[in-house]
Amino acid sequence: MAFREKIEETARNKQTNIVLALDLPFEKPQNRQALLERAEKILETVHPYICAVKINYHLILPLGLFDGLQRLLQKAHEKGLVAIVDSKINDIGDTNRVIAEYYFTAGFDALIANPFVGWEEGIKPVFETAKKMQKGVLLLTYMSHKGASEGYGQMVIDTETGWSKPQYYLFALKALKWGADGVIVGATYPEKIREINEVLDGRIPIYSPGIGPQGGIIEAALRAGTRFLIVGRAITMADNPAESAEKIRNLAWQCLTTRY
Ligand code: NUP
Repeated sequence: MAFREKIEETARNKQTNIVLALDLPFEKPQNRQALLERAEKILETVHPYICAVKINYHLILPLGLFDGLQRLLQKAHEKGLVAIVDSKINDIGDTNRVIAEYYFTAGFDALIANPFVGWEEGIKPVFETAKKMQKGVLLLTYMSHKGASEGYGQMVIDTETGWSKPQYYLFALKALKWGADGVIVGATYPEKIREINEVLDGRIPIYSPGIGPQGGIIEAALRAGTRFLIVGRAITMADNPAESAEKIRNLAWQCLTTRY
Protein backbone atom coordinates (compact mmCIF):
# COMPACT_ATOMS: atom_id res chain seq x y z
CA MET A 1 0.00 0.00 0.00
CA ALA A 2 1.28 3.50 -0.82
CA PHE A 3 2.42 5.74 2.04
CA ARG A 4 -0.51 8.13 1.86
CA GLU A 5 -3.18 5.45 2.08
CA LYS A 6 -1.20 3.62 4.76
CA ILE A 7 -1.03 6.59 7.15
CA GLU A 8 -4.68 7.54 6.52
CA GLU A 9 -5.83 3.97 7.17
CA THR A 10 -3.75 3.70 10.35
CA ALA A 11 -5.07 7.06 11.58
CA ARG A 12 -8.66 6.02 10.89
CA ASN A 13 -8.36 2.59 12.49
CA LYS A 14 -6.59 3.83 15.62
CA GLN A 15 -8.44 7.16 15.75
CA THR A 16 -5.30 9.22 16.07
CA ASN A 17 -3.63 11.85 13.89
CA ILE A 18 -0.49 12.10 16.03
CA VAL A 19 2.92 11.57 14.46
CA LEU A 20 5.45 11.04 17.23
CA ALA A 21 8.72 12.96 16.72
CA LEU A 22 10.99 10.52 18.53
CA ASP A 23 13.56 13.15 19.52
CA LEU A 24 15.81 12.87 22.56
CA PRO A 25 18.60 15.12 23.86
CA PHE A 26 22.28 14.64 23.04
CA GLU A 27 24.03 11.64 24.57
CA LYS A 28 27.74 10.86 24.55
CA PRO A 29 28.63 8.14 21.99
CA GLN A 30 29.39 5.67 24.81
CA ASN A 31 25.73 5.99 25.91
CA ARG A 32 24.29 4.95 22.53
CA GLN A 33 22.83 1.72 23.90
CA ALA A 34 20.98 3.58 26.67
CA LEU A 35 19.69 6.09 24.11
CA LEU A 36 18.37 3.28 21.90
CA GLU A 37 16.70 1.60 24.88
CA ARG A 38 15.06 4.86 25.95
CA ALA A 39 13.72 5.48 22.44
CA GLU A 40 12.46 1.88 22.21
CA LYS A 41 10.69 2.18 25.54
CA ILE A 42 8.92 5.39 24.49
CA LEU A 43 7.79 3.78 21.25
CA GLU A 44 6.61 0.69 23.11
CA THR A 45 4.44 2.66 25.57
CA VAL A 46 3.22 5.39 23.20
CA HIS A 47 2.36 3.36 20.10
CA PRO A 48 -1.38 2.92 20.87
CA TYR A 49 -1.87 6.69 20.60
CA ILE A 50 0.05 7.46 17.40
CA CYS A 51 -0.30 6.64 13.71
CA ALA A 52 3.32 7.26 12.71
CA VAL A 53 6.79 7.87 14.05
CA LYS A 54 9.11 10.54 12.68
CA ILE A 55 12.84 10.08 13.18
CA ASN A 56 15.28 12.96 12.99
CA TYR A 57 19.07 13.35 13.19
CA HIS A 58 18.73 13.10 17.01
CA LEU A 59 18.65 9.32 16.48
CA ILE A 60 19.99 8.81 12.95
CA LEU A 61 23.42 10.24 13.85
CA PRO A 62 24.12 8.35 17.08
CA LEU A 63 22.36 5.07 16.23
CA GLY A 64 23.19 4.62 12.54
CA LEU A 65 20.74 3.87 9.72
CA PHE A 66 21.62 0.18 9.27
CA ASP A 67 22.57 -0.34 12.89
CA GLY A 68 20.55 0.70 15.97
CA LEU A 69 17.87 2.43 13.93
CA GLN A 70 16.86 -0.91 12.43
CA ARG A 71 15.52 -1.99 15.82
CA LEU A 72 13.32 1.10 16.04
CA LEU A 73 12.07 0.74 12.46
CA GLN A 74 11.30 -2.93 13.03
CA LYS A 75 9.39 -2.12 16.20
CA ALA A 76 7.48 0.69 14.49
CA HIS A 77 6.42 -1.62 11.67
CA GLU A 78 5.55 -4.46 14.05
CA LYS A 79 3.20 -2.05 15.80
CA GLY A 80 1.62 -1.11 12.47
CA LEU A 81 3.10 2.40 12.46
CA VAL A 82 4.30 4.32 9.43
CA ALA A 83 7.91 5.56 9.67
CA ILE A 84 8.94 8.99 8.36
CA VAL A 85 12.51 10.25 8.20
CA ASP A 86 12.94 13.97 8.85
CA SER A 87 15.83 14.24 6.41
CA LYS A 88 14.95 17.69 4.97
CA ILE A 89 16.75 16.67 1.78
CA ASN A 90 18.35 19.78 0.35
CA ASP A 91 21.16 19.07 -2.14
CA ILE A 92 21.82 18.53 -5.85
CA GLY A 93 19.74 15.84 -7.56
CA ASP A 94 22.34 13.06 -7.77
CA THR A 95 23.15 13.41 -4.08
CA ASN A 96 19.46 13.60 -3.20
CA ARG A 97 18.78 10.36 -5.09
CA VAL A 98 21.43 8.45 -3.13
CA ILE A 99 20.18 9.87 0.19
CA ALA A 100 16.60 8.85 -0.66
CA GLU A 101 17.72 5.35 -1.73
CA TYR A 102 19.48 4.82 1.60
CA TYR A 103 16.52 6.00 3.70
CA PHE A 104 13.96 3.97 1.78
CA THR A 105 16.17 0.87 1.70
CA ALA A 106 16.59 1.19 5.47
CA GLY A 107 12.82 0.85 5.81
CA PHE A 108 11.39 4.37 6.00
CA ASP A 109 7.98 4.78 4.36
CA ALA A 110 8.38 8.50 3.64
CA LEU A 111 10.91 11.29 3.85
CA ILE A 112 10.86 15.05 4.26
CA ALA A 113 12.50 17.20 1.58
CA ASN A 114 13.09 20.92 1.10
CA PRO A 115 11.57 22.47 -2.06
CA PHE A 116 14.10 25.35 -1.99
CA VAL A 117 16.43 23.31 -4.22
CA GLY A 118 13.90 23.33 -7.08
CA TRP A 119 12.83 20.54 -9.46
CA GLU A 120 15.37 19.94 -12.24
CA GLU A 121 18.57 18.43 -10.85
CA GLY A 122 17.14 19.12 -7.39
CA ILE A 123 14.12 17.40 -5.89
CA LYS A 124 12.98 15.52 -9.02
CA PRO A 125 15.21 12.45 -8.37
CA VAL A 126 13.71 12.20 -4.86
CA PHE A 127 10.18 11.96 -6.31
CA GLU A 128 11.37 9.48 -8.97
CA THR A 129 13.00 7.27 -6.32
CA ALA A 130 9.94 7.46 -4.07
CA LYS A 131 7.65 6.50 -6.93
CA LYS A 132 9.84 3.56 -7.95
CA MET A 133 10.03 2.28 -4.35
CA GLN A 134 6.36 3.10 -3.51
CA LYS A 135 7.32 5.56 -0.77
CA GLY A 136 6.15 9.06 0.21
CA VAL A 137 7.60 12.57 0.00
CA LEU A 138 6.59 15.41 2.35
CA LEU A 139 7.68 18.96 1.50
CA LEU A 140 8.59 21.71 3.94
CA THR A 141 6.27 24.58 3.07
CA TYR A 142 6.35 26.91 6.08
CA MET A 143 8.52 25.91 9.03
CA SER A 144 7.47 26.38 12.64
CA HIS A 145 10.31 28.51 14.00
CA LYS A 146 10.50 32.32 14.13
CA GLY A 147 13.09 32.73 11.39
CA ALA A 148 10.85 30.82 8.92
CA SER A 149 9.60 34.18 7.65
CA GLU A 150 13.08 35.00 6.30
CA GLY A 151 12.97 32.13 3.81
CA TYR A 152 9.53 30.54 3.48
CA GLY A 153 7.79 33.87 4.12
CA GLN A 154 9.66 36.16 1.75
CA MET A 155 7.97 37.66 -1.31
CA VAL A 156 9.48 36.25 -4.47
CA ILE A 157 8.96 36.48 -8.20
CA ASP A 158 8.17 33.05 -9.57
CA THR A 159 10.51 32.25 -12.46
CA GLU A 160 7.85 30.28 -14.37
CA THR A 161 4.82 32.57 -14.08
CA GLY A 162 6.36 35.96 -13.23
CA TRP A 163 3.93 36.22 -10.25
CA SER A 164 5.02 38.07 -7.13
CA LYS A 165 3.89 35.81 -4.28
CA PRO A 166 5.05 34.63 -0.84
CA GLN A 167 7.50 31.74 -1.12
CA TYR A 168 5.24 29.35 0.84
CA TYR A 169 2.34 30.03 -1.53
CA LEU A 170 4.48 28.98 -4.50
CA PHE A 171 5.76 25.94 -2.58
CA ALA A 172 2.15 24.87 -1.97
CA LEU A 173 1.47 25.10 -5.71
CA LYS A 174 4.64 23.13 -6.43
CA ALA A 175 3.60 20.46 -3.92
CA LEU A 176 0.44 19.98 -6.03
CA LYS A 177 2.32 20.02 -9.32
CA TRP A 178 5.04 17.64 -8.15
CA GLY A 179 2.59 15.22 -6.51
CA ALA A 180 3.79 15.52 -2.89
CA ASP A 181 2.15 13.22 -0.32
CA GLY A 182 2.02 15.94 2.32
CA VAL A 183 3.29 19.38 3.24
CA ILE A 184 4.82 20.58 6.51
CA VAL A 185 3.42 23.83 7.90
CA GLY A 186 4.25 24.97 11.45
CA ALA A 187 1.45 24.66 14.02
CA THR A 188 2.78 27.99 15.29
CA TYR A 189 1.27 29.74 12.23
CA PRO A 190 -2.46 28.87 11.98
CA GLU A 191 -3.02 31.68 9.47
CA LYS A 192 -0.42 30.12 7.16
CA ILE A 193 -2.04 26.71 7.61
CA ARG A 194 -5.39 28.22 6.58
CA GLU A 195 -3.94 29.98 3.54
CA ILE A 196 -1.94 26.95 2.37
CA ASN A 197 -4.94 24.67 2.92
CA GLU A 198 -6.95 26.87 0.60
CA VAL A 199 -4.29 26.60 -2.11
CA LEU A 200 -4.13 22.81 -1.65
CA ASP A 201 -7.93 22.58 -1.73
CA GLY A 202 -7.92 19.42 0.40
CA ARG A 203 -5.82 17.52 -2.16
CA ILE A 204 -2.70 17.18 0.01
CA PRO A 205 -2.69 16.72 3.82
CA ILE A 206 -0.91 19.22 6.05
CA TYR A 207 1.46 17.96 8.75
CA SER A 208 2.13 20.44 11.57
CA PRO A 209 4.99 20.36 14.08
CA GLY A 210 5.38 22.97 16.80
CA ILE A 211 2.79 22.38 19.50
CA GLY A 212 3.88 22.66 23.15
CA PRO A 213 7.48 23.86 23.59
CA GLN A 214 7.44 25.85 20.31
CA GLY A 215 4.19 27.60 21.30
CA GLY A 216 1.69 26.09 18.84
CA ILE A 217 -1.84 25.28 20.07
CA ILE A 218 -3.44 21.99 19.07
CA GLU A 219 -6.97 23.34 18.53
CA ALA A 220 -5.81 26.37 16.52
CA ALA A 221 -3.72 24.28 14.11
CA LEU A 222 -6.45 21.70 13.58
CA ARG A 223 -9.21 24.28 13.08
CA ALA A 224 -7.03 26.00 10.50
CA GLY A 225 -6.81 22.78 8.46
CA THR A 226 -3.96 20.61 9.75
CA ARG A 227 -4.50 16.88 9.18
CA PHE A 228 -1.59 15.39 11.17
CA LEU A 229 0.13 16.83 14.24
CA ILE A 230 3.84 16.10 14.65
CA VAL A 231 4.60 16.02 18.39
CA GLY A 232 8.03 15.57 19.96
CA ARG A 233 9.13 16.88 23.33
CA ALA A 234 5.60 17.29 24.73
CA ILE A 235 5.59 13.47 24.68
CA THR A 236 9.23 12.29 24.71
CA MET A 237 10.28 14.58 27.58
CA ALA A 238 7.11 14.17 29.65
CA ASP A 239 7.34 12.37 33.00
CA ASN A 240 4.88 9.88 31.60
CA PRO A 241 5.11 9.84 27.77
CA ALA A 242 2.16 7.44 27.35
CA GLU A 243 -0.13 9.57 29.50
CA SER A 244 0.90 12.72 27.65
CA ALA A 245 0.45 11.05 24.25
CA GLU A 246 -3.00 9.80 25.22
CA LYS A 247 -4.11 13.28 26.36
CA ILE A 248 -2.79 14.96 23.20
CA ARG A 249 -4.33 12.30 20.98
CA ASN A 250 -7.76 12.56 22.68
CA LEU A 251 -7.85 16.34 22.39
CA ALA A 252 -6.60 16.34 18.79
CA TRP A 253 -8.97 13.60 17.62
CA GLN A 254 -11.96 15.25 19.23
CA CYS A 255 -11.04 18.55 17.66
CA LEU A 256 -10.44 16.97 14.25
CA THR A 257 -13.72 15.09 14.20
CA THR A 258 -15.81 18.08 15.28
CA ARG A 259 -14.18 20.86 13.31
CA TYR A 260 -16.63 21.08 10.44
O1 NUP B 1 8.98 23.33 10.54
C1 NUP B 1 9.37 22.36 11.16
N1 NUP B 1 9.37 22.40 12.51
C2 NUP B 1 9.78 21.33 13.29
O2 NUP B 1 9.75 21.44 14.52
C3 NUP B 1 9.77 21.17 10.53
C4 NUP B 1 10.20 20.08 11.29
N2 NUP B 1 10.55 18.96 10.67
N3 NUP B 1 10.21 20.17 12.67
C5 NUP B 1 10.64 18.99 13.46
O3 NUP B 1 9.50 18.51 14.18
C6 NUP B 1 11.72 19.26 14.51
O4 NUP B 1 13.01 19.10 13.98
C7 NUP B 1 11.39 18.20 15.54
O5 NUP B 1 11.92 16.94 15.13
C8 NUP B 1 9.87 18.10 15.50
C9 NUP B 1 9.13 18.97 16.51
O6 NUP B 1 9.50 18.65 17.80
P1 NUP B 1 8.85 19.34 19.12
O7 NUP B 1 9.00 20.80 19.01
O8 NUP B 1 7.42 18.87 19.17
O9 NUP B 1 9.68 18.75 20.23
